[in-house]
Amino acid sequence: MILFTVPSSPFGARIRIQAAAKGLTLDIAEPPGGLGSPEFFAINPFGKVPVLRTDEGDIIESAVIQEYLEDCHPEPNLRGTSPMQLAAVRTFTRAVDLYLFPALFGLRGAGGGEADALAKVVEEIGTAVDRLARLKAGDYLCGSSLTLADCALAPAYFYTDLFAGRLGFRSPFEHHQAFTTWWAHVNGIPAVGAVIADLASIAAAPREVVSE
Ligand SMILES: N[C@@H](CCC(=O)N[C@@H](CS)C(=O)NCC(=O)O)C(=O)O
Repeated sequence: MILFTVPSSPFGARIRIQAAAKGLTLDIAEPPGGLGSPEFFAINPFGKVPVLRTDEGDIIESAVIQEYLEDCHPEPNLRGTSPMQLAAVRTFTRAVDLYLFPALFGLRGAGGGEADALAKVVEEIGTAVDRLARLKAGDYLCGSSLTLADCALAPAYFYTDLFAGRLGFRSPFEHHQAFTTWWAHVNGIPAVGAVIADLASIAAAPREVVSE
């Protein structure tokens, strides 16, 4: 299977973390023709990475790719077993996508020096993080082992920290010891730490922008 993604993508990163945690090898490649190209739009009508190329066809949307990989390679199980555990993991992942990422993308427009605009975006991120904190249940995000929820939040946590440092605000995650403790633990897991280290090295290299 080939994962089309770009090195800085937090959505690609969650799949890479999942694959590593499952011991799956994915070939990682840039989107054919590049992001924004007609060739890539022919693959994904929305023009977004990641896309998983399988023998049966292409799959778009990171949350769907995650589920597909779990369906094809059930062990180790990263999405829970009981219907309630499955629901908890899906809820957390969905909340990251629907509420945290849109707030984070607001940083792109707010980094230009307008203090009020930045403060408003940081407040929105803070609200999303406060609400996610209420969903966290267990040493990991959902229970006592790594799940797809952890795979989804880790790259978002990394980018929140990165932009906090760059734009001079305190990461809202730091207001929640449950998250800082989780981060220290989860980032020490090789499957997570290796992908986060890759994001860090891309971020340290001159200019690559994460886009929505
Ligand atoms: N909902 C999508 C979001 C993916 C997404 O926003 N990917 C960004 C890179 S991090 C992208 O492809 N941006 C290029 C564009 O929008 O032109 C998913 O979960 O896969």
